[in-house]
Amino acid sequence: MPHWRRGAPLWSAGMEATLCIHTCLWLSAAWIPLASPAGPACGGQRAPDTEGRHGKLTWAVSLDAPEEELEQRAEELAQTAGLVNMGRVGELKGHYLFAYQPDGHAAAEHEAIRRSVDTLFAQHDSVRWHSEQKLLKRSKRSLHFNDPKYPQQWHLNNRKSPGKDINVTGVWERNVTGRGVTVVVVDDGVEHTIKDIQPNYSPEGSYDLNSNDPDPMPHPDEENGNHHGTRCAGEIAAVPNNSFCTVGVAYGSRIAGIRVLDGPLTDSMEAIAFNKHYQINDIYSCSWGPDDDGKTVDGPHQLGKAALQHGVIAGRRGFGSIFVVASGNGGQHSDNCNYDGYANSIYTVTIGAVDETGSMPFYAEECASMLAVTFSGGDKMMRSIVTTDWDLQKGTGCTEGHTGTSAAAPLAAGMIALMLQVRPCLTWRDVQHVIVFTATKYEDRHAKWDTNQAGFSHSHQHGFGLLNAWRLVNAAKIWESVPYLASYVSPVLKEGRSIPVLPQELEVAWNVTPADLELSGMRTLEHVAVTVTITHPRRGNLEIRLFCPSGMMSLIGTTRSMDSDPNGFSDWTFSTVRCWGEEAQGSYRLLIRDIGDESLRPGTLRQWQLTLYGSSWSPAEMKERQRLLEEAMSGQYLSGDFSLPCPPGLDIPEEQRYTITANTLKVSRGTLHPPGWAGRAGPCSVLCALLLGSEQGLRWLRAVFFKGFPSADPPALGMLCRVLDFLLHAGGLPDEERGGAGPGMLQPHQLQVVPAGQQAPSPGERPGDGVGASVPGEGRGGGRDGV
Ligand SMILES: [Ca+2]
Ligand SMILES: [Ca+2]
Ligand SMILES: [Ca+2]
Ligand SMILES: [Ca+2]
Repeated sequence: MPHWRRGAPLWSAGMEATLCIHTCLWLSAAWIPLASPAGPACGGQRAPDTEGRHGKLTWAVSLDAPEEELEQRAEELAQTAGLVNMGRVGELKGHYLFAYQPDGHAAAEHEAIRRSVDTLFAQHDSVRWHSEQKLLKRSKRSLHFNDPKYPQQWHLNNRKSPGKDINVTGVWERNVTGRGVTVVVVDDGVEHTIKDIQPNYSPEGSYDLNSNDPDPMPHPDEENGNHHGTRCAGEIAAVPNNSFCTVGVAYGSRIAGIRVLDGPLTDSMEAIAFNKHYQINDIYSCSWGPDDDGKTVDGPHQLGKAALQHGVIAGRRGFGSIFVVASGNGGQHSDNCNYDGYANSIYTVTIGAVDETGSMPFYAEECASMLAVTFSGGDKMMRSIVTTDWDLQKGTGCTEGHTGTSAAAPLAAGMIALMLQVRPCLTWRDVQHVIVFTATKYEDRHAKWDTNQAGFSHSHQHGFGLLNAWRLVNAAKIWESVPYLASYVSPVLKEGRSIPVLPQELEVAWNVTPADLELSGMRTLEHVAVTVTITHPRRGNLEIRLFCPSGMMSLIGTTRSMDSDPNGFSDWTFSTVRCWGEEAQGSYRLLIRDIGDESLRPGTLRQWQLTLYGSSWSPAEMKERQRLLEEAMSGQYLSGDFSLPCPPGLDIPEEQRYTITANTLKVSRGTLHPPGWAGRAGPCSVLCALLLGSEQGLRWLRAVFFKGFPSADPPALGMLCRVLDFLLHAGGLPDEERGGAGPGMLQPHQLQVVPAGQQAPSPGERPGDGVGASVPGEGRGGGRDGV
């Protein structure tokens, strides 16, 4: 008898059966991976603790004996050791499992038992090797969904061509499903009563602008055509494991609908849609845009533009609404998404499509402002996206035919919902940055990739590449906010120069000096925009390229054979993301050529203006961030308890009225950067500049103008002057020019002075106060960026 056995015998023949039942029950949980390797359903289930309250010790033993004697040897050895023979380990010949079952008082003796058993096994002739069994920590590798169409959702888990999917299952396995995030589909309605939508439906985020009621249920049109919104909604948030249709990318998120496309659409309706319930809705998924006929140049008008800007300033408690837009389906008409103002906008995440092979489909448009691509249908041979459908007139509520960039944008919206679950305080710019940093370049015969100075590869066809949910979420988890938005605007450059016909071309340039960037503190670029006024008898004949100082070329204006518009471009803004992360300083060159012939009169570049958006990040900081993110891709932060602190959001009421604080305006030493406002010097800034030059003027400014800031230094006062300019601009001017807030969006009386170090009072608390903003100490913006 082993020396540790004392008192009552551990086993008796009578007890053994009972013990075996208990032990076997436990083993059936803990040992299925080993004992029945063919049982995938249980593989890796979290097993109970072997020790502690369970008090279980087990050993696997490999026996050295003739085959016919194995069973008997095992039984004898178990008895010698005072253990129970649990039988052979699965199909492994000669391998047995022995268990020790204590009597309830022996838990403290585990160490002694171990030593004794180990010594016995080590010395026993029949034991080839032995090993005490420890619980293995395993996570589920494959999720099981009973949704009948899940196996056809190749974009989620592509079994036919592994890797050609959004790489989301590992994220789900870590319980990241979009929980706490609301995505709204701005479209032709959402059938929210259908089984795959109803449990995730958010009536609070929804509205019907076509019928002006709270319910966005689609209405049948003559061709029963209003399926679009429901299909997009299903891609995002279809309910899993309900034995119905499919699974959404962010199946734990809430899904809302804004019905706006089923009827005449006006600028003001669009503006309302973009800001509707913007403290509830986090992400606006917009799978629509101007006509993709290859001859339209259009985008959001005055109010729509102002609403997009207002959304990124005030939406999501000041972190900024996320607007996801589809790049367009005008590929057959050589359309280009830089002629689409929604895609061009710096406030939108512009998403294109690739088919299941990763190739650019026939319908896809290309452009320099494309951020990334994700999957959708392609030509007839390619599989489309399987998703929820409006079950009107005996439909099944499920379709296998959703395609176009319309199907790609909602997948991106879903992936962003996953990001926001792990890091709710990502700003609208953080989301764009994370996409730029994590999208993956891949080979495609259509795509021409160029690597920019910051090391990012971009193609006009695929943006920065394929969205990858695993990479996005792991990066988001450790993402600290990018510094405040800095911008620079060149003067309006009057040229009046004619555009020669190919092979000649017109070249103009503007040099951005260190002094130009000093006020804003901008070091590296995000979007670069060029606003042009060009007259030309046939607009589609023009090709416009922009070179950043690094030499990175963006084809911002492509030729379009269908576009015979005789009026050219009037103050049209093209944007590019291709210089993202590059140094802002240096010479920007604009090259324009005419592919037509001498039969038409030549076009003229009337004027142009360069706008740079970026931040104070240095190239070295950019590189360091790239390194950090790649390190996070192992999943080490996502799996653990790691979490970065998030600044609290702002309490912004639903109506269009909000407080300017360091959280909503980006304030730097001497400069104000409300997103999109280009930092122009207005009358207040000019007056301040004059007064700040003398001690007397300075005293006067402090005493009369800024009572709340008696000790403010000249740079801080200069900044406050610019706040005044901004407010005059915002309240007084309609949004004719790029960047200004629209009428009714920001009124001076709705804004409050918040001296440095003080909390913003709640609206109405300090009536009659003027205007202002907090002045952070060393010129950094506050909570919104998490600085
Ligand atoms: Ca309705
Ligand atoms: Ca389902
Ligand atoms: Ca288009
Ligand atoms: Ca955009």
